[in-house]
Amino acid sequence: MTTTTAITPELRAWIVAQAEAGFPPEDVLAAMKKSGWPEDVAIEAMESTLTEHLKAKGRPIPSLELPEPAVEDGSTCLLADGHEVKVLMSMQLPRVIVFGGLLTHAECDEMVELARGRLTRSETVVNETGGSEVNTARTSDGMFFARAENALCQRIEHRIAQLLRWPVKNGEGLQVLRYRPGAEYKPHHDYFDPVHPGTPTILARGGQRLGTLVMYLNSPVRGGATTFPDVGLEVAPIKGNAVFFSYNAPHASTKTLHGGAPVLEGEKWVATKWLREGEFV
Ligand code: PD2
Ligand code: ZN
Repeated sequence: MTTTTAITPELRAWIVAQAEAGFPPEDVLAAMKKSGWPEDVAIEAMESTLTEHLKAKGRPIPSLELPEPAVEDGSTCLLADGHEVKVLMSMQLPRVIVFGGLLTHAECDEMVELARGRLTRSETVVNETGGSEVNTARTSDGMFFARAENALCQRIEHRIAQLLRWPVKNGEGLQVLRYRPGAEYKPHHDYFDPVHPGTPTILARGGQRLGTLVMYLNSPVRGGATTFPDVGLEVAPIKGNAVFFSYNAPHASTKTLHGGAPVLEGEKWVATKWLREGEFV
């Protein structure tokens, strides 16, 4: 019997069920190896089964490589470009990690001052064209720095690249947002939906977004949490901390629907970093 014929329909159905239940591929692989499957055969079986399954359902094929910090050994304190970052919370589905002390308070203050004079009313992507426009779902003011635009951006970009093990060149320039009282960012996904006609234009600059890092540049007095409505998670906006989430396919099954809850008192300032599949140009 060849190894291909040994991969029974029952085994394929089991692989699909594990993936649909949200078990990470490493766990499924480990279970197959434990029941005697050679690693190369198990990997081939998983890849072919899941690719066929997703294609049949008209769903995007997931990325195998994603930005991800070195937490697999249980580390709760990571060294990124010589800077200590705490791991405060971690979740598998959606893949969310909350970092403590990613930025110093001085770095937060400097970023706010560099951005302040350049803010304009935030725009969102227009799906039909790939362009952007003002939208009531997003009532913040914002601006983009070019990558490596100044020494602070360069330092933070290198820190993020080391922390998330993802090349600096695959990152978009930092975006800074200011939310005044009452301002919010309604729940959305950060990936570009392949069904929209404008998406190919956007993807030409570096492929899909695979991850988002929202860094809190101040602590609003009340409100302004980053929310994940699919799983009832609310991340408190605390100066210097950050929330990271990744999505291995441009699909809602990643459960990365997220929003910025209305700011109730004070202002909220964040810097967002998006990580692309390829070089962002
Ligand atoms: O400011 C936030 O909490 C927030 C929420 C959702 C930022 C973003 N999305 C974003 O920049 O994409
Ligand atoms: Zn977002």
